[in-house]
Amino acid sequence: MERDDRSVNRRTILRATGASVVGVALAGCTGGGNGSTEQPENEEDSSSTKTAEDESGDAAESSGGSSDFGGWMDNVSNFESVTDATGKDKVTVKVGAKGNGGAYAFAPPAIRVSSGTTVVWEWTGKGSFHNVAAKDGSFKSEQVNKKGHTFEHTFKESGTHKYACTPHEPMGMKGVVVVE
Ligand SMILES: [Cu+2]
Repeated sequence: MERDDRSVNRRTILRATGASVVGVALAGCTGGGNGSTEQPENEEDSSSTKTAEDESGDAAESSGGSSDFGGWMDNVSNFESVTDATGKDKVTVKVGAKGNGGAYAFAPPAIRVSSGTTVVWEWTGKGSFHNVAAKDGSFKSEQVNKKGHTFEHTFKESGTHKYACTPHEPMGMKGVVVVE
């Protein structure tokens, strides 16, 4: 008897977990910044949820950036949440900010911007040589240790763009730009 109860409980928990995953996926699918509109599309959405779970990067994307981006931001000491910088033409990110055991951080490490925004990385001059290198190779700066140096990239394609400082990536000098 006890066993039966337990298995029922477990099944209930599993079902509840599945439901919340679908809920997250739905919230992500509405996209476009109007998070209040829910469009339940049942079967198709639950299958696309499985795909998103397999490709962890996409799963981070569809949850609106509140996650750890598939582990990418796990060891980034100054990452707490995604900084909302939508609706701006230009956004500045510090290179060589305090974090990761020294001046080995981007700040803010994770930002959300509107499509067409130019992100300007500005070197603090601290923590030795840094660069800004997209994980997918779409942009890459030279390695510099000069205060006031800048590098910029204009983001047009929506999605999550991961980048790192090549020499300090293992220490957690990483960032993301989420483009809406
Ligand atoms: Cu660096």
